[in-house]
Amino acid sequence: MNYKSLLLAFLLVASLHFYAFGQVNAPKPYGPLPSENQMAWQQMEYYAFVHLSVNTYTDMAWGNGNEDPKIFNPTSLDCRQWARTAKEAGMKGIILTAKHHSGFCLWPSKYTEYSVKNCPWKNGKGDIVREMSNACKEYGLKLGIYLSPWDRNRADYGKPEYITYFRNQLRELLTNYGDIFEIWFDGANGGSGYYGGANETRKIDRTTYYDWANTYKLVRELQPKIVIWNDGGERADLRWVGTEAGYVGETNWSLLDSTGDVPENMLRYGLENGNKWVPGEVNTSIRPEWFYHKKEDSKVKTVPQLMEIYYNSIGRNATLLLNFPIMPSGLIHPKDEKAVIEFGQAVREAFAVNLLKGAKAESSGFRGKDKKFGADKAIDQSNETYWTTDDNVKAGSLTMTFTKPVSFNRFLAQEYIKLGQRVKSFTVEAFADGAWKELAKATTIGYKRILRFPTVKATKLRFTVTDAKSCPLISNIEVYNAPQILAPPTLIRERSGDVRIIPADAESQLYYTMNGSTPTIKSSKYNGPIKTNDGKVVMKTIAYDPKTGKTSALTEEKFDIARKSWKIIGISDDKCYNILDGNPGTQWYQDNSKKMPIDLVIDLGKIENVSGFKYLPDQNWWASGIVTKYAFFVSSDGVEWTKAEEGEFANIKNNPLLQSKSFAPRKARYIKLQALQNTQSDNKIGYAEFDIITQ
Ligand code: FUL
Repeated sequence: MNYKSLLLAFLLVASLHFYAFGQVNAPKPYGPLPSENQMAWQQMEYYAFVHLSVNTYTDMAWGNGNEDPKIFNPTSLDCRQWARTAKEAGMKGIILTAKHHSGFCLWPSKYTEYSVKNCPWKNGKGDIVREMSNACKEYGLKLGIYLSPWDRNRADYGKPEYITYFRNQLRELLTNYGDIFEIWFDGANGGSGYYGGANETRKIDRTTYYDWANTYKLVRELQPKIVIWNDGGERADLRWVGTEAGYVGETNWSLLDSTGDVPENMLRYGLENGNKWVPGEVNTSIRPEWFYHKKEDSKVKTVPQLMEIYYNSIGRNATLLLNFPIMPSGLIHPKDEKAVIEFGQAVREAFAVNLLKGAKAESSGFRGKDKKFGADKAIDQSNETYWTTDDNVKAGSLTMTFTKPVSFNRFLAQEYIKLGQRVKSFTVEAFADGAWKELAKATTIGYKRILRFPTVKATKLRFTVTDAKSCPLISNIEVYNAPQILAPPTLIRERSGDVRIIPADAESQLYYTMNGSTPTIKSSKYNGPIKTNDGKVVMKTIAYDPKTGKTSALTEEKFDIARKSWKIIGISDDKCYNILDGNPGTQWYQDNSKKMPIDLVIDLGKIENVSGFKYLPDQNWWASGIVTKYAFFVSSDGVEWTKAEEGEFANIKNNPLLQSKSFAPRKARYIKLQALQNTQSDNKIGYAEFDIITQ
């Protein structure tokens, strides 16, 4: 063999070897990576929360720790109903509040008498964690546990002994009930509690008191496949997203730094250059509050609201943890069950047909010209293959040609996050009517990103990574044509007493009733503010889409007397009337030179039979000045005052909902809401809305 043919033979063998064994190396990992447990958790995407404790029976958001276990009697308790509902809704697991802040245990813990052992349900022989674990097994769901570190019942809370107690309970829960996929260590701590009869306020340092490092060690020893959620102490596996309203930032990095404070806005967006993988979990309730309150039966989130949450959580690189408040009977309310099952169906319908199936994909370039990193890997329905570029190429595009012109309004992309989250920005374009048209521009992708835009009919789709930390790795792209969903309108009553109906989308028509009946398209049509007399008003409304003939879910509000003639006393700032304008988007803050306690005094203009009040804190993202402890006074002359109520607005910081407090009716012309404490323990006090309840 001469020199030339030797060289040829060598080249032939080398190129055969190249194609057979793939000489091009896969990209190296970039930055922090998810653990196997975090990866398995992220793929669950959607799972349930259930809240049940002694405060289910006292209509409170938090138990105080002194509630008698005898009130706990869920006579029809059926964990199989909870599991069946979760399963039908498409969820993959359930996290149970085994112990909430009240300290009451849903399992017969050896270490306390404050548990199901001493309640009438099943004569003290029941174990809800066991029933939940069995039901999860039956329905093929994973089980998670919420164990509140703050315990308002324990005498030793705040002392080192409590940590031993807490760990003993953890050991019970993580040993006796099979595999646990997630443990939830809630950071909430309002300070005050029963504490074995001490009835006092106890402060702990949440960064040191629980000695999280050793607690985490124990957790991982007992449950090697678990992920740990913690919003308070040492950085864990998952992060809170800084709100309970059901969304995470559009930009969402699954990273944080492993030490140091995490401001709330960082919780929302993650930290682009964080040194630890800490993905976000969006936790929210199907009703405004976490525990069951009958008065919220008309406030169950509708399918359009739940879909919005879906896009703002799973669609933004987070998971969705959706809560069901369990009724005193021990069941999920039929309205909640219906809403979540319909939501599951709506998700299935929206993502039923991936229009990129069978499409042709080309790229601006792929790694080392090795086909195993080619464009088609982004649409081959496998999450284990991906399109990527050479190491130094941090941008690039994929052009997909559909098999025929298709209409679509959803775009879904996934990164191969096992090698790190990389994409910083991207665009989506459609080739329609002979030209490229930009549909959307966005930032991060991560595990999954879904974008919505008005329906477009096109023959091609172009996805362009415009910037990335390192070569982008795209494992999946899908396109869908989701049906439109009609959202229910919002109702507000202005200070004048007029009621306004605000539609969720401009093209719908609005119909309403004021006699308690359910509106149809034969009811009164809304053409502008509705005049009312000054009395109470029950208003029901629906939206109607004349194009499709579809109607929305019902919105219902019960408004108390009009606030037309009310006067806020002793305030010269006219903005104070923002709190009576019915608009949750306007607010007013007291002058900051005032010292606590800070009073809001109102002259109602005439004697009323006052039986409660409502306070809505500032609804802005970073609102401060939220009242946590209050006293409420009534007076007939504005001089002599009688205290009608004193208490706390539990969980108001994380969930700044309308707070509604009732007491025995009292005749009064003047009322005073006194702020005793706020979320930051300073003297800033704000309000979005204030109202009273009359008999
Ligand atoms: C909060 C708690 O204070 C609420 O009661 C609820 O359990 C929620 C999930 O977490 O911080």
